[in-house]
Amino acid sequence: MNLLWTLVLSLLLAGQLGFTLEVEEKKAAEPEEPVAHASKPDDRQACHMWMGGVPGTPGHSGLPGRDGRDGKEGLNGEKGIPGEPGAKGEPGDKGGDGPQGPRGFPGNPGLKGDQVESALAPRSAFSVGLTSRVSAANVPICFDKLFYNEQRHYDDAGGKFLCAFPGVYFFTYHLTIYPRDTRVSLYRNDKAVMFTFDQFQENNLDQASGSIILRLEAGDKVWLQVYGEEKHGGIYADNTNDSTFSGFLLYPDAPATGQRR
Ligand SMILES: [Ca+2]
Repeated sequence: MNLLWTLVLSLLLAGQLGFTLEVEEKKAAEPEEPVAHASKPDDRQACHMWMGGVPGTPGHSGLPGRDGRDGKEGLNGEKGIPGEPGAKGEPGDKGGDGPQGPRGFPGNPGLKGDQVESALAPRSAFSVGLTSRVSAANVPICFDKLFYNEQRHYDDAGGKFLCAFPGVYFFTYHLTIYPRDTRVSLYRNDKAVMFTFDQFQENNLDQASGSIILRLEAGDKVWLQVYGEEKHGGIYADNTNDSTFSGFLLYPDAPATGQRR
């Protein structure tokens, strides 16, 4: 629009300039009329005396036009240079407890105990057997075949075990029976506390046995003997058949430091 206006104004100015130059040239070519002939133009003269007026001054600039429409979206630019790493952050809060781990492997065996304490522990054990059959009743059976009697707490001459350390003891016997019925008892201080009875069958060989746990005081005696009549004594032993009697201290009542071993 502005371009069109500029073009029109340029044409008008060019026309005016050409007309002015033409008038000036005509004035210079024609002789100047005497002043006495000059008079006020007669408005009533014929139209062929009319001359075009001077073009007016250019008008004011118009109002700015409206904004044009948005252009198309451009292409993406090139990738920028990576920035410098940021500063290290503050340490975070402490996390919660984790789950319980699996069970560990067993530890190594401990060190060997003090030899001195072991040596002071009370010891009492015996294991004895018969060398021949026994038929006498109501007397202690004397086991004269010694398997173990290191502390000599069993009297192989009298047939009785003598308690040296008060505590709990274990006794057991395994007897071969031949050739008659047999009744045997375990005695503690002249009182029978355990009974075993075997009925013998002809042309056979039997075994009778028993076990017991007793609390004993120091000085108590324990032994085996046939009870009743002598016909009930069939405890037998030879080179291929043993009859045995054994016992040992299971645990003492109290520390036995300083006691006789
Ligand atoms: Ca039997």
